Amino acid sequence: MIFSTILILFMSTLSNGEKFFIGTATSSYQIEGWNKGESIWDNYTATHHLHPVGNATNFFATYKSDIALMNQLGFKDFRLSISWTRIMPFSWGEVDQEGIDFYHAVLDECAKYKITPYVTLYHWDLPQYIDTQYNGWLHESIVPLFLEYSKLMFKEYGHKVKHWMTINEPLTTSNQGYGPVCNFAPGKCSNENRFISAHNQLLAHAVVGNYYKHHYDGQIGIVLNSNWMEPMNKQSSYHAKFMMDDSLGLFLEPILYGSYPESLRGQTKPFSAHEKELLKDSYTFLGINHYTTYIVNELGQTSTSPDWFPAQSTWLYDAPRGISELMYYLHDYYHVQFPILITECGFSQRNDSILDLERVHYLSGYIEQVLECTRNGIDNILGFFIWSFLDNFEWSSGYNETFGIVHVNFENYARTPKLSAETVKEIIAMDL
Ligand code: PNW
Repeated sequence: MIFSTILILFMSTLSNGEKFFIGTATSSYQIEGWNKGESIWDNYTATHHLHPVGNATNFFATYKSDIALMNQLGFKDFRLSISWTRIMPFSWGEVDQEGIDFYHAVLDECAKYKITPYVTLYHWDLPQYIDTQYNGWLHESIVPLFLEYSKLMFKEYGHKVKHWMTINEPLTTSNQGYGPVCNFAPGKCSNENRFISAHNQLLAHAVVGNYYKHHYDGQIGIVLNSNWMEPMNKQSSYHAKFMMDDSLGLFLEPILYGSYPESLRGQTKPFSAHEKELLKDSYTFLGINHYTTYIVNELGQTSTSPDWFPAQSTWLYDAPRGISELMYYLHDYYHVQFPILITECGFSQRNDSILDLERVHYLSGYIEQVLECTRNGIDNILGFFIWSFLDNFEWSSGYNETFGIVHVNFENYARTPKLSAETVKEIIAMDL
């Protein structure tokens, strides 16, 4: 407690009086459990002998007390996702009323506490029948299907939800589900598929974002993930820049300019004139998920610094300066002036416990860096969502990597806020 108090006093001196919020994020598949149709993750975990999701954190049954706890911890901004497989569990177009009612109930609970919902339409739990019948993100027929599903969501929930996100981390889907990394559903991997799935996700985002902008008056964006790639020296900056192009740029340049980064052309398919217009007019804000940094050498190899504390997740280190480097890159290189939301940032602590000092350190450092950016003239960062509210299903790693600021006992589903949750509560109370 003393440690966190010192940290908070330090942070309060960084407060800049700007309107900046700290929220918390979750996704449907990782927390809800119960009563859904089969998704590509059910199929993938079963066929690859990975830990099944089971009933996740039981949120489907406990959403009322979970949202009450969120309120008690001071959160006024909640990022969640809708499960396509709960809305249309068994076949395309066949809508399940119970599924529709569930999200109404969740949103009504948010309204009760004046918690603003930020809703993602697609956070990786693709209905299995869309993969089986239409080849998922590898076939362009998914574009009109995603549009129809999204239109239904806007029609149902549009009066309750004013902040929408189309697709979460299309890069992760393309790299890990369809590309050479190949450790995520649906596991249909090749270098060609990496780019095909990227292209179809971009077009799906574009038509949905465009439709929403022209029919509703709320906010909409895509959620892109980006590590910061730090060049080790002058000779390595070419490689570091290429890696930024091949991750963030792969999705950001199409929505900013209607075309892929120059360094990737040859591997990518050009957009038509009509598609370019749709892409450029498909958002009102940009969601950014940022977790970690890598150092790039002159051979294009990556490493980390011994100063960065490692997480339980092998890819994750506590390297806070990277988040401001990334914000400056968006500001200075891409000239992004429209609103940015940090839609995810968080840490899976090794030997995680209620006394999660490493997570407190990580979150304090990253929040501090973002606040410093806002003080130094980057005035379009609206908020920061902590990943994650609850310990949850961490995809191929099952329940072994915990990101929650609230501990979940997976035997009886009891919730216990960790020190990080109490610390964030105090930070929020400062009204930064
Ligand atoms: C994000 N990587 O995924 C997702 O949006 C969440 O659902 C997930 O739980 C969270 O981050 C923590 O992992 C990522 O390997 C998955 O670099 C993998 C990576 C990054 C983000």
